[in-house]
Amino acid sequence: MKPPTLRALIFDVDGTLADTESVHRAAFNAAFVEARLDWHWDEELYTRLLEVSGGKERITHYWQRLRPDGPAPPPGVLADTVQRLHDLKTAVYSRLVAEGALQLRPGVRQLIESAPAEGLRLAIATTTSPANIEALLQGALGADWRARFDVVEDASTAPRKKPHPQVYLQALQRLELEACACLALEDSANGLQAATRALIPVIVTPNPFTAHQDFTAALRVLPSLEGTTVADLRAWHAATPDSCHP
Ligand code: XBP
Ligand code: MG
Repeated sequence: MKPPTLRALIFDVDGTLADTESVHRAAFNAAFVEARLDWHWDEELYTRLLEVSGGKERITHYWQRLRPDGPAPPPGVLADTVQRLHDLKTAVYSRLVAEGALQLRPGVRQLIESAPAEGLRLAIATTTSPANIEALLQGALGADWRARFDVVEDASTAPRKKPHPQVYLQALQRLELEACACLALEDSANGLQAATRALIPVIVTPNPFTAHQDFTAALRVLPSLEGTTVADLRAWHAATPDSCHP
């Protein structure tokens, strides 16, 4: 059976479009200082905490499971406090990105800019907050960055975080495409699992926070997208088992 034609690339954001997690970590720690909490997430701890997708979920997990100040407060108080901490963190992250803390990973800009002329649609499927996407892509691609993506699914539209497939299932639904006609670009095991559960083939470009994770299910693992062309992606995609017509 003829393999399905590749029709769309679905990009993860953090760790894939840019190495954002070191800036996220700095923003979390700055928020803890601003809130007068003597919490500090070093790289080793943050690498472990990144196994929990979503900043609010990560703070809650840390507070409930690692109990830095003894038992976490009751659920209502906890949720309000976590929200306030996360709002502080998001404001710091946006400021750091606006000050030029980040740039796109190698090869990302070239793929985003060449895809439409080569017949590929673009989408985003991320667990990060909308403000973070805006800060990163407004700076990297300009004020009209949103026009390049047919679909953006994020923490505000898909509250069930990776490895749950919700963000990818909603992206497919809005693209009106079958999973086998798409490729997901990810950096983490959680992201790989989420896309795989949505039956989307995945290319992984790990980063220092995720390089140790298991990417067995990936179609391909690359050090980065540097030098990767749409033709490469089409060839690798054509070699996938045809999940549209099993
Ligand atoms: C990675 C995440 C996010 C970021 C922090 O998202 O899990 O939680 O670490 O951003 P992606 P927030 O799916 O793009 O890899 O604090 O806004 O969650
Ligand atoms: Mg990611």
